[in-house]
Amino acid sequence: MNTDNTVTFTTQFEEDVYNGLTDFPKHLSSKYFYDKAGDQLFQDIMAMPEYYLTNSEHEVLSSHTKAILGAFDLKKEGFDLIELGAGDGLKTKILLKHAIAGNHDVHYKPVDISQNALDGLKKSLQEEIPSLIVEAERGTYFDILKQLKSMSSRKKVIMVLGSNIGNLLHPQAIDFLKNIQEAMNPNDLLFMGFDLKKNPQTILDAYNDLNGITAAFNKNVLVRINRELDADFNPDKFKHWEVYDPETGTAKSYLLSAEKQEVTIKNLNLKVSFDAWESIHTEISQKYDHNIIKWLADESELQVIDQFSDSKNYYTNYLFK
Ligand code: AVJ
Repeated sequence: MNTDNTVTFTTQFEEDVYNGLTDFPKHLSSKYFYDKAGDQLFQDIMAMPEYYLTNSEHEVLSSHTKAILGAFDLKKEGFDLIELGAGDGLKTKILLKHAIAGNHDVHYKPVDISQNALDGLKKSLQEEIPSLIVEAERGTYFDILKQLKSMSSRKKVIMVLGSNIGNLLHPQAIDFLKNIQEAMNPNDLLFMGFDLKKNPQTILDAYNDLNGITAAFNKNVLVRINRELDADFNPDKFKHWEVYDPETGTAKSYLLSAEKQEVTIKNLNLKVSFDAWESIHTEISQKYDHNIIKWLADESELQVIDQFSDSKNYYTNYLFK
């Protein structure tokens, strides 16, 4: 709340919303999609036929399970599997079950921005793989990376699935990868999923489904601002808009103000004016090709060890050291 001209914030969310909606052009970070309702909407997205990413990565992990675990080069030593952005862990469980069946002493450390997602994951792991040691942690990627280096002397396999890296533009992605690289010992590995460039229509359909699930997911950030910051956004007065640039491989999500309007955010003591069709940029979902992935690896001093793709070549998982 500001009582004079200076605004003080009590949370990062308040500060980011304030800065994003007073900036031009306006923007909000996609990391704020994931409250309880947002987690559910993302689950619904992953279940849609249009959102091919989940099926493609599932195919990679289930059809190459042995080869992937073989490439992890585990011998009989213990290792820590650290997953950034674990979500429901559905795909990771394929690897975990195989590792446990192969008598590997694996500790699983899922990290996610959503406590709700972590609680669900812990519960399901207790039921499905009761012998697995799980040490969940809530936080952003950057929070966790700081403590990774000193974590343990065991071999680390760091995983980032779901093309979660796609929320970062290349310079930020390189920064992220460099941070991971610095946290890795010579024996450690990074296993990462990348959504590949493909027919642009397939990509647009994945991010603009006819049932409006993705639209509801995008608008959920407004609902969250309403609830947590006492604001009066009417989500019906905003339109979900998706663009994809086949040259750069960048898909961008926007919320467009369908009319001229003013929104009040009480907790920020802020009135936000929107022109008709003014945009709020909310998310990027970067698509890759193998040359770009090689370039990202070179820039962050990672070496490609192996690479696994699905039968349609929609999606690829890389193993780096
Ligand atoms: C979880 C960031 C990988 O960008 O594809 C799905 C999120 N956004 N539909 C993605 C998302 C709209 C997703 N990631």
